[in-house]
Amino acid sequence: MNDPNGLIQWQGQVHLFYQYNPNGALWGNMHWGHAVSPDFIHWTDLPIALAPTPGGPDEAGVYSGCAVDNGGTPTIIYTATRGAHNEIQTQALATSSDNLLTWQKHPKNPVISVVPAESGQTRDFRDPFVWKEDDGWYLALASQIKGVGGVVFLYRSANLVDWEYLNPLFVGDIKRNGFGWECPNFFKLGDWWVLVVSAMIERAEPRVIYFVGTYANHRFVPEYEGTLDYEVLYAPLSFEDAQQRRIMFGWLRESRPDRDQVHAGWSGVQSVPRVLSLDNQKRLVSTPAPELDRLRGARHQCGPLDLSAPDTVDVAGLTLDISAEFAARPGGLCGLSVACSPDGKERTDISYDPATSELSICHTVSPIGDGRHERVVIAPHILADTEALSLRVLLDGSVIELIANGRTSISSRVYPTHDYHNQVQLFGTATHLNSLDIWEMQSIWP
Ligand code: DQQ
Repeated sequence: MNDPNGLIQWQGQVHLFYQYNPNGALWGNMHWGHAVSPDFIHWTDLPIALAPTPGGPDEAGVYSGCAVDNGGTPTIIYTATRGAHNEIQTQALATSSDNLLTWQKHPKNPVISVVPAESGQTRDFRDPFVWKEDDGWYLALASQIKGVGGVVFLYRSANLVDWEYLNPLFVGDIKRNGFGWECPNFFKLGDWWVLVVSAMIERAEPRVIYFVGTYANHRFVPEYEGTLDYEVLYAPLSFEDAQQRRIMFGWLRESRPDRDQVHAGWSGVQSVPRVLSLDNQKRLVSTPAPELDRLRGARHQCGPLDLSAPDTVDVAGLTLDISAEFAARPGGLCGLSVACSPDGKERTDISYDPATSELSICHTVSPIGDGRHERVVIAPHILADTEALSLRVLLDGSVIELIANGRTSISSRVYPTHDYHNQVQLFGTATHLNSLDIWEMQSIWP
């Protein structure tokens, strides 16, 4: 699987669709897979929701999109692709009359097919994100303006079928924000509007970035920009749930080589659902949905204590929810190691250096597939004068989701080769650990 698609809550159930290749572990032959949950935590697989139609505008692949409730009719708006390299990208509709199980493609597909001329290219034109305003439906579409940067094109419609192109909602800066964008999300959080895009960057890994600002006269003007995640989380999709929370899922890419994915028979996972909010500096804050707390089992606690030498907490397994708070003192490097093997040969270090204001996940002694152990991922993370370092770490098999003070996220993958992991290790120099809570997490599968 890759991108989450079509998030919608329907008659109490949360529906998560996702980019899916039914024929193999690697990307290609895009369909929409489908899962449903009563609580964001326990999921049931449902049959494939959308497949390419031979001879149709989506014959080469059903790409990403969203779902809305159109006056009682569940409606998917997605990118249909044609061509040997999926280079003909148009936008299409499908509706369901059996509670989202099966979908009928609209006879007028594609409903948007002409790339605005100002784009200067026609290959990148995808991932519709739709919302409703007082004067109709609006649609944000990701693309690029050649030589200028990523762009989100804005459309309006009274009926979801006939769309009028308005103008670019926002154009990025090619140097800072990448040459093209995918998977836009545009929504209001409190008094501000937030634009999230997945940015394609020349000669670098793609990255999810966000802007916070104002929206008037069909234009978005950012006042703050940031990075939503520093490693494998990509193509996130958010929606407003029945409790009016803005909930986001993201695709967590693999970092192991293709042949290991083929050998495993699967590839890609979704992040935990994260509730989005803004802090008073317009920074995006992600909080793992509190529903996850229901999976917490045995609890291990530690602290407060001064840390000058490494300490350990005996806790077995690779499914842990960790909450740690350090009084990050100047000069006091601090952090914890997870996925530690008893022979000391494998571990992943999560650390913070107040001297450089850097948060990192270090895979130097942890396997990341293919016998490689070299990767260190670093994210800038500035703490206010009196602010403690607060770390939330969700470890689930090969997935590490690290969120520092709600606002700095590094999602990472690690592929331990040992069956047994028995410790979380604490380290620090002249550091004070305010508190540490580790919960062993229960399985969501019966
Ligand atoms: N994945 C989809 C596209 C999207 C990309 C294709 C982002 O619609 O732009 O699988 O990961």
